[in-house]
Amino acid sequence: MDAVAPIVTVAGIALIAAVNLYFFARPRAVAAAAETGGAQEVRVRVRGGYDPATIEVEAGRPVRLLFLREETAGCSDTVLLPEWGIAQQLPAHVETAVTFTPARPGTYEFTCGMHMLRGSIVVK
Ligand SMILES: [Cu+2]
Repeated sequence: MDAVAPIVTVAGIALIAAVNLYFFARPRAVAAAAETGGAQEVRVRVRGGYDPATIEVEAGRPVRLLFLREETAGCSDTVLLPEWGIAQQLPAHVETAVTFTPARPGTYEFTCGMHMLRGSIVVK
């Protein structure tokens, strides 16, 4: 065994780790970005599901979710946020804003009208 072999092995392991991180360590939750008006804004892509499906926000500050529905499949035409009494139609191919102010920390589900597509709001 020459001096190069261990270096090749270490480089190989590092490369495998990097590939795994790239494909499997995508952030699971997206934190809302603070906006000048004080609202926490997150864009949510709607296409066979919600992306991101987990959204982190802070309690006590207004939240504005901008749902962009990129499909015409009927399943996603309504989004429900029962915690805040919201049932919002989402016309296809336009951005629809949903606003609410989470009062208490916790995890609250949002779904399509038939509860098939699911996401959650994590209030901290
Ligand atoms: Cu549905």
